[in-house]
Amino acid sequence: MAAEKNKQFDPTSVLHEIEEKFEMFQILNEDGKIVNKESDPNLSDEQLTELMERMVYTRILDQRSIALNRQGRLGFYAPTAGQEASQLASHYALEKDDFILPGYRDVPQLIFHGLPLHMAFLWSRGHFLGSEIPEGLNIFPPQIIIGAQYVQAAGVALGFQKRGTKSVVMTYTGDGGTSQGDFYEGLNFAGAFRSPAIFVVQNNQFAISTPREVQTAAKTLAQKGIAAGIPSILVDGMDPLAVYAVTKDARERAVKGDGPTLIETMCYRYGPHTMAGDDPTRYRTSDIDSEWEKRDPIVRFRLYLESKNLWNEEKENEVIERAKQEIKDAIKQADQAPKQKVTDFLKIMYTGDMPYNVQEQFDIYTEKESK
Ligand SMILES: Cc1ncc(C[n+]2csc(CCOP(=O)(O)OP(=O)(O)O)c2C)c(N)n1
Ligand SMILES: [Mg+2]
Repeated sequence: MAAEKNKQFDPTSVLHEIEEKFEMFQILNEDGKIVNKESDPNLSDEQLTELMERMVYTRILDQRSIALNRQGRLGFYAPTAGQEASQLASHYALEKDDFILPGYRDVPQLIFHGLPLHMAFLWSRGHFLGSEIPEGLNIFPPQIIIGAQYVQAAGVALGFQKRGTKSVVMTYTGDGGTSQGDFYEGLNFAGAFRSPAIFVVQNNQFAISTPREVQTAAKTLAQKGIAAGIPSILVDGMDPLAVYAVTKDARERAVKGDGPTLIETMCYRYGPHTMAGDDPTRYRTSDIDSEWEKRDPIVRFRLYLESKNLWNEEKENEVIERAKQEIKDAIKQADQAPKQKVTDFLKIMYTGDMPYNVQEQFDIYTEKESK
């Protein structure tokens, strides 16, 4: 006789129930209209304008960085267009003393946290002075090792907690980053200690050429926080108001001692993964590109601000001209940095004594460089 199906438990339905809970949270739709009045963060006119200025500035910085890279004047560059709301509206919810642990695509947030632009350019060129973060500026240099910043963020958040500092740590990774061991370790640790961390997953749909659907069986990336006991939310990452509102809420809970939050921002990168040579036309169609471009964060925010008489072409042109001028000045400043030496690298690696074999190399290079 065939065994009867046991109706007492059903792990499949538990999974489906959890997955169904993650609806994408939105406040401002693609036409620049508020669709969720109750959740409007009610930013002041000045704040709305400032956030728009930052997004426009970042779009120009992206265009100029791509051009500078092609001219051989920048090194590593990971394009940001399409991700402005995800990056800058999340950052906008932070305070000056909060700490940012960024991934390689998160240079704009560092700049608006206070990193001088020429230092961002030096970092791109692999110059050690680009990673010598000024005292009092609470950021780490962008992380290249996927997911590693999640573990470090958990540590920094625990440090804040132990010192009783009323600040939070914000860290960013991508959809691909959620497949890394470090991602789960960082979440679990911060969840267990209820540390003041905000984990942002920028789901731009691809990890280089690997589509999100192939990356993981999880229906959402937000649900990965649930396993670690962390409040988690899926948000329209092209909606600056929604991204700001959920991040602000996460910050308030973290500061109160209510622990970490995971935020999945649904977005898209318009450009290639990096400027090192991948060709997006080989792994995605122009139909997908144009679907996402219709949701553009700057277009919808512009429509919204124009409807409130807070924005016009003249204002936008002012920001564009200012951005171009500052980028020009910063690249000149970066050009004036001293040529870096092998001994510079070794010196910054070791604050105390060097191991004897490194010391030997250090001596050899000191000799060579003195000629
Ligand atoms: C530990 C580790 N494995 C592999 C790589 C190579 N790598 C660089 S970027 C990338 C894809 C990351 O995709 P995602 O997390 O979605 O971030 P995105 O680039 O889309 O912002 C990979 C696999 C790396 N840098 N670090
Ligand atoms: Mg990605």
